Amino acid sequence: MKRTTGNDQQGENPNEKPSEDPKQEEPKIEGKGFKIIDNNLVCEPNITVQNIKSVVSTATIKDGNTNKTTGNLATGWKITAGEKTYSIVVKGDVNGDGKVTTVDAARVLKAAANKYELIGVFLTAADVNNDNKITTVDAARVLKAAAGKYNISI
Ligand SMILES: [Ca+2]
Ligand SMILES: [Ca+2]
Repeated sequence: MKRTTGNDQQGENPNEKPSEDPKQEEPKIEGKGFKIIDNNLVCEPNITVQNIKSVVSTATIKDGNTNKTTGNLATGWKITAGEKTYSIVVKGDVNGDGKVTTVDAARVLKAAANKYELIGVFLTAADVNNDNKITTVDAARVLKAAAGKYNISI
């Protein structure tokens, strides 16, 4: 059955508000120590699930298929907000355990010497000075951060 609404204001009403950009409905995931860069949510070490949820309460954060509701984020996790899913990059956490330790520093050092291959989000996590290269500078910073003598910032 045809449904009539009695509404003839279709399309060309000059008083109508401009149609809204659907992208505006996407929650903006950005706060102190974390922001979206390309398809990644890039974070400083020690950013927690709660930090993110305080900005975007509807965000879903997953480690594989496991929903995460507390604790530090880790490289390799995923976050979904609205329609979009981003990969999480924690700068300095190149083994994806959510901590910056000497294990990470050793891996970055090996990668700097071309003796270990870091790919994808782990490669991005290793580049702590954001020069698009993995060098001993990155390794030294991760080592200092692991010792609590340096704060990796984004
Ligand atoms: Ca780590
Ligand atoms: Ca670098």
